[in-house]
Amino acid sequence: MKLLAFASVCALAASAASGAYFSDFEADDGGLIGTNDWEWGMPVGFDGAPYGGAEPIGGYSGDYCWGTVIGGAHSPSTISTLTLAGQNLDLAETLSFWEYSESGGNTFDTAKVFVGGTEVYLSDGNSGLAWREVVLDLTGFSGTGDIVFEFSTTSVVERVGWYIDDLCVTDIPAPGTIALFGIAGLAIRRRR
Ligand SMILES: [Ca+2]
Repeated sequence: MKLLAFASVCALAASAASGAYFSDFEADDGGLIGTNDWEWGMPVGFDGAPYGGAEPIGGYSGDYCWGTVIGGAHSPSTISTLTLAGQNLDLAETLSFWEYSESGGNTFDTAKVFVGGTEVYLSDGNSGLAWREVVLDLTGFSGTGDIVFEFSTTSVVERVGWYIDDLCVTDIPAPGTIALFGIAGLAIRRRR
């Protein structure tokens, strides 16, 4: 129930405000471009032993997500980027996503998010073998920019890596949009 509420809020935001975005990656890859280890697919719980824990089984929502090698460990000495290109940042308010981070820390292998070339997030590399939500403030950005998830690895200890699901960019609501959200929310509640 909580998941449906979250997805609905993001989907509404994405449809009602120009430049906003949401994908749960179930129907398709969300239009993201992955290099090297990043793959769109259905994780199968690949066992990361002896270096670390297992990858998730499925995504945070449903079956599909993006991950640094689906069904296996990440590669050594590789920089892999996952890009949501050309976002209008003028009205952007938040960037949110769910991550499953299993790379052991943030000293050797690093999992970072860049917006318009600026680093906005460095994961601690350990979400405790569970999905967790990350919400980042985009209000200081303007113009058009890419949102990039960069996973960089060293030559030692290959673990299952980084998995991303339910990626959402919300815009600051334009005047009148809040009322539309209210009507839509009411309609959803009545259908239950
Ligand atoms: Ca999903």
